[in-house]
Amino acid sequence: MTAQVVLPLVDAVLDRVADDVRRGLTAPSKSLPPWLFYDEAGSRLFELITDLPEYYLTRTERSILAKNATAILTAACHDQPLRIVELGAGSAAKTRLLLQAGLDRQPSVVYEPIDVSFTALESACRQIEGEMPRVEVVPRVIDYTCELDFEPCGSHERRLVLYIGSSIGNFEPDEAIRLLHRIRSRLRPGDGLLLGVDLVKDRNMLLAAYDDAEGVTAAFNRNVLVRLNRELGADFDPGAFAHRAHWNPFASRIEMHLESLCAQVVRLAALDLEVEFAAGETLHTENSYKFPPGGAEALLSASGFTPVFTWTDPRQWFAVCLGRAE
Ligand code: AVJ
Repeated sequence: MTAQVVLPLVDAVLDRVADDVRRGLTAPSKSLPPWLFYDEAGSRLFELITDLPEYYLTRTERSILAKNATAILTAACHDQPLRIVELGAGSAAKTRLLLQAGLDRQPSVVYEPIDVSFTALESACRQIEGEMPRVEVVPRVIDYTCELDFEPCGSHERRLVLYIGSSIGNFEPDEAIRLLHRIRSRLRPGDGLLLGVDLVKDRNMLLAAYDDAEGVTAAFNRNVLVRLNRELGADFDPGAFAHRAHWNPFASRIEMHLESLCAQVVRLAALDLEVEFAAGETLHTENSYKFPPGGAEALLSASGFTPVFTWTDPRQWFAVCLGRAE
């Protein structure tokens, strides 16, 4: 991946920071969009989160993929050559299981990882190219929530879009449908979407996953302030904000907030903006929706896909659902 190809795209991503931050910090209830978490440091912190004992999501999904990779690819491609797109690829650690199952069926696999984080994609590409020479990696740094197009592919090929890792949980239900609908509109009949969703479970288990004992999630949450200091010339004191995780049972979501520990004024030089925080006021940084049984299938149907099959773990903590474009 050469810098020449990637830099204009990185600039486009940087341009959105200012708009989104101004909108979020001037609203009556302050918030920041969760995509801001994933700068270089944030992507690294997220990788650490995925290994935490409390964060069951990644290892549970990985166990589902490990057990069912062949079945998933069989269900997705009906004996036609497959290429794999991954949205929010990050470090692509779980994807290797599916790529390997693809290589078991066909001589080579085209893999198109898409992510807003250049760093995460770069290390994913290096690792996959090193370990899996028959995989052709075509990486793209884009924010798939605003633009989305896929490389043209042959009419005999099927595309399987991976949207795993419970990333869809960051979106409001109506936004999630819009996003999946947009993905659907870029696909042809027979193509598929593999959606990974976290399921509703015991409240304390959910809360621990977003407020770990080591404080890695707290650092991940506060890192967004460090990013704004660097990229927008802001003067947030990250130590003056506490990490809060909250289960909202009515909306079926975990919320992450940063709670201002005192009355304070923060200046964002690049936006020519001053923002007042009252003591105890929170800055809402993330929603992570958790699905009831059948919820992911309903989401696929509402977005123009036909739910084909759902794979889950024995404890029903996480689900991986295949939807087909008809
Ligand atoms: C990457 C969106 C799936 O919601 O669990 C991890 C991000 N936030 N810990 C999630 C996250 C706090 C994560 N997703």
